[in-house]
Amino acid sequence: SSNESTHMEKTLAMIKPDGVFGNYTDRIKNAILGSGFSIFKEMIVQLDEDSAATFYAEHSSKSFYSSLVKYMTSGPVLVMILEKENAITDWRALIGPTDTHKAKITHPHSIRAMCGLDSEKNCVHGSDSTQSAQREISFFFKDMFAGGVATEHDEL
Ligand code: RTP
Ligand code: MG
Repeated sequence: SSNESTHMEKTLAMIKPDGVFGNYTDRIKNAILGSGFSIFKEMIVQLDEDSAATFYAEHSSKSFYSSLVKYMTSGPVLVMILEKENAITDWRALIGPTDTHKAKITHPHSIRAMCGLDSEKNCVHGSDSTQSAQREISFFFKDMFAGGVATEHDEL
């Protein structure tokens, strides 16, 4: 059908501890739904050190890594699978630049401009590629993909 020929895509979104504590959840969800995404699944999670470190393993050599892990374990996060055409790119656009100060200047309507605090506490996460979306969705929702991707998570 014509419905199946459209490229519905899934991405992993997360409201980080500062976003949850700051009571931004409803405003962020309104922005998500208002931008045409549907929330396919959602779950509140308290990350422990191991899981936060694994989730952000690509940054393990960065100077901010230990601070990032501490931040990400400082309280519960809300993880969501968002669905939409071009969900990965469009969610990254909606959240805005990593550094909240920059976001406020260059992307004043972005989610990070609305609720972020600084270059670390930027209130939301978004997968940055098809590969990371699959990895990150499997990380939290293990039964979402059969075979390879779940196995990849198990090896992490
Ligand atoms: P995310 O992965 O959380 O969606 O963020 P991002 O792609 O925009 O940025 P990334 O480079 O992947 O960095 C991951 C998270 O690490 C923290 N960070 N702190 N202090 C710093 O200079 C610094 N740089 C990055 C942020 O929480 C960033 O979102
Ligand atoms: Mg990133």
